[in-house]
Amino acid sequence: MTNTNSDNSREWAEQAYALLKKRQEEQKQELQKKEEQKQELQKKEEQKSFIDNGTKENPPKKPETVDELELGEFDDNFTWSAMVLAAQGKKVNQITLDEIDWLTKLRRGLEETRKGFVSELLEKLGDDPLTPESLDDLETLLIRADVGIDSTDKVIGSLRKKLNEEVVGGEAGIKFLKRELKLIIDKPIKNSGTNILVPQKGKLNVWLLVGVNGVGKTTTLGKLAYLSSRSKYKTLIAAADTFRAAAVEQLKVWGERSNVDVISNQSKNADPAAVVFDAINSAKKRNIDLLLVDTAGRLQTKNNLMDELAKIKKIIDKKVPDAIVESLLVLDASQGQNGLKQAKSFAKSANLSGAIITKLDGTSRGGVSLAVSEEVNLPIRFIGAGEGIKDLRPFNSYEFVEAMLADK
Ligand SMILES: Nc1nc2c(ncn2[C@@H]2O[C@H](COP(=O)(O)OP(=O)(O)O)[C@@H](O)[C@H]2O)c(=O)[nH]1
Ligand SMILES: [Mg+2]
Repeated sequence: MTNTNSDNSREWAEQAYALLKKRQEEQKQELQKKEEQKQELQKKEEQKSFIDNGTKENPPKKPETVDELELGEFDDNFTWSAMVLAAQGKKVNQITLDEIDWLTKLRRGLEETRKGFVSELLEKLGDDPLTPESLDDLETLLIRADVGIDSTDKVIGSLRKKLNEEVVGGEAGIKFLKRELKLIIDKPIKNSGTNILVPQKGKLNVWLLVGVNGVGKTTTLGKLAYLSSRSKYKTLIAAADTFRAAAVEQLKVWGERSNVDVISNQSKNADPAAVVFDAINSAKKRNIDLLLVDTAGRLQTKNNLMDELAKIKKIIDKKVPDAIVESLLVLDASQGQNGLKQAKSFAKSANLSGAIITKLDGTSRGGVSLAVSEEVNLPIRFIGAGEGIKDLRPFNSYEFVEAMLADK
């Protein structure tokens, strides 16, 4: 994003804001009208049932719904988010509240990662051109943000080369840095052949969520179920973490909120592969597009976890050989280098196809996403920045780097 046109940018963002506001007011009126019609109908029904059997029945329980977003203030967050969307070619009337809300969360979430990083760097640089000393500072800052040694070496190497060739001003330096970081994140994504991971229509897609305890597998699965069913994919959940009794209950709550069924086996010590077996049968019967599989997360040093994952995969291959299977490693960003270690060890034995980074809200270690791309060669597929059902989005490297290096 460039700041050269900041007056135009503000005007553009103002227009986007006004359009969203208008849309929201229209939606509210529409909703109110519907509510009034519903109440009218309910009244009639109640009168009817009172006449029919002389009793007034309890009104049916309303299913728990997901709250619609409210348009906030026209502030710096809105302007920044609108500009990030504009820079990616969005038209002023194409912007949605979901996108603005997410980008605001992402930028806020990466605040800690940014704090000791860009702000400090800009302060150090001032308006002066980059010097070999400022590169040393940058190196320290990148390492501190958990970007990892390999990525840091790569970026600093490119910058040094550029410095030898020409004078690089502070702003141009940041721009170059953003481009280099984006290249690192994009490489495994490009190699995978798909930009964004979506279920393929007409086939059964099976996404296994793997990772150690507490990183956010079950929560992420709940958010994915919501995203998937909202995007009109027929979705089903398999509760294959039979190790934790509460895991099934936790999944059922998520399933209810996104209107997705959960296949489980409540008996103690149920075999996870058997749950997956049942879930595949059910998925075939119901013509499901996406089956999301929650798995247990005992430490990867225990071979039995890897054996279990292998067994689950074998069942899938045998029962639905033409299914599209994705093994997605869930990593908790706040674990920094420890997460990187987990990624390396899972990558060795679990045949991973991608990563999901969670808990990007409020950690200073968001840079670990770069280390995962560079050192484990895993494409990042989704990122999570909060505990809410909407706090997960498909990964977008441009947005991520802009949020990580935003100058405020
Ligand atoms: N702040 C924050 N918390 C999260 C996020 N994802 C998951 N959590 C929390 O992390 C904890 C563990 O999550 P859970 O899904 O049970 O992890 P699992 O053991 O891998 O299945 C829960 O308290 C979640 O609410 C996130 O993106 N941000
Ligand atoms: Mg879990």
